Amino acid sequence: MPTENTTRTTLASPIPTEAAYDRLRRHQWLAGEARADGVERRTLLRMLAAAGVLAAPAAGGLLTPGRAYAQSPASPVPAANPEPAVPVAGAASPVPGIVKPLPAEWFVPRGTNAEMRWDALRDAQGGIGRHVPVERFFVRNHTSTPVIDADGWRLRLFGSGLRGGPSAERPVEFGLADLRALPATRISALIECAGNGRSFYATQQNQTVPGTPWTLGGVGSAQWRGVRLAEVLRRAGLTRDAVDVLPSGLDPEYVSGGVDLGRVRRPLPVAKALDDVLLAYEMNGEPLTPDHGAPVRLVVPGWIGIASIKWVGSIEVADQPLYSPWNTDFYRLFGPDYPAGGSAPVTTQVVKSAFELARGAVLEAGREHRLHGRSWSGAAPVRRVEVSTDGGLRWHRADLRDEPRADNWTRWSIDWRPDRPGPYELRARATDRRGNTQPETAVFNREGYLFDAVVVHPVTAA
Ligand SMILES: Nc1nc2c(c(=O)[nH]1)N[C@H]1C(S)=C(S)[C@@H](COP(=O)(O)O)O[C@H]1N2
Ligand SMILES: [Mo]
Repeated sequence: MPTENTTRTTLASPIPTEAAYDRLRRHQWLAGEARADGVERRTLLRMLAAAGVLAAPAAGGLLTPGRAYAQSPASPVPAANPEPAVPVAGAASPVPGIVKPLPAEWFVPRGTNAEMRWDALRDAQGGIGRHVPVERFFVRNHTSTPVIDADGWRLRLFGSGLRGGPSAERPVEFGLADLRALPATRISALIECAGNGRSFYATQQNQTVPGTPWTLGGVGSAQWRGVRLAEVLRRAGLTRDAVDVLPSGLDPEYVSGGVDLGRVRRPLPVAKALDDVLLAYEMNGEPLTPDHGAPVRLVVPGWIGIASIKWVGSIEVADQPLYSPWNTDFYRLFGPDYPAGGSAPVTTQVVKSAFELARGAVLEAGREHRLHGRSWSGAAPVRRVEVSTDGGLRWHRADLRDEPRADNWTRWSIDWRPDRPGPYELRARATDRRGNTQPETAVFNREGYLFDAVVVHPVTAA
């Protein structure tokens, strides 16, 4: 039997700020020491110019030597596994690329994705537990769910950050049984899309942003079991020179605006990879299901969902900084309140709250109701939650129903009696132990990430 440790996710990861780290990466890139396969050259030029790293006269000379950027946007990783990923039929499904059933009482289809309905966290028996059952968990797919044969699956590690610098063609390999034989770890972690809450930029702030118009259901909490990425990296021969790891998914290549951006992949600093990242093969005590990354996915606690690469097939470990479209064009903050070339790559999640109630729910007037909800933050445990039922004039403390933890959301409730029939606006506002609180307005960014403002939840008393 493998040994089992249950770890708490630590509050503060001992890693440099992403801003400092990003500066380092840009300098290395200029020195020809970074790789950016699949990232358009003009994207990097724009980033560097905006960061002031790119001094005009020197730039041309510095940029000409090869390997700083790829000639083609194709995937740097040869199609990893021998067995083909089977595309999913499911013609009757509201989202054909998703395997599991998506009953309308649990999900709202959004393009290739399925948003969880918050009222699905309550059922006839009362509230659903702190973890979301796999059947009700939201799905975010860039393309479609591949169905992968677990027996033929291999995790392939390669790159200059491993001893001997194994190539992509002759990688260090682990099968599922190999991973299961290593010490197992169980953690709770939320997976939340960076765009969760995006639609409220438009509906509450009159700001137009592209992308999936999530309300608040692009998030879920689960218990994950697997092997620490640190353990696998160590066994694969991690060297002291490694700086970045680049996990890559086995789902189809992602085409955006007619450009093939290659496999879904996003570099992770080695410090985070060694800290608390899991290669998970179980979710809520069961083997992973296809939609959530079977046979193995990354779980990167506290960080935006894109970090938690599903269906991981390969991990490049490099002694040079790596870029992909997912840490350059995507998942940085662009806008008037951010540096001209965009922020550092987005990592930790912001504070949010949601009611376990449909938007526009009808409640009986003149009767007391117990309102339930959950609040969470990527930075720290929740300290307090306040609720307003009168348009934000008066706020009342909600009762916290869980011990607040950094690695999970906190359930809460509050009683409310709508005296008169008519429309009401509910609001919930959480503050975490770092003092992060939900503002009235979220700072605009071009892609509509990290909406942290208080969300207006309309209901009717009748
Ligand atoms: N390979 C791969 N990994 C991926 C994605 C993807 O499309 N392909 N989507 C990412 C995004 S944007 C999010 S928010 C989470 C969603 O995880 P879930 O579908 O299990 O809820 O997976 C991440 N991992
Ligand atoms: Mo996401």
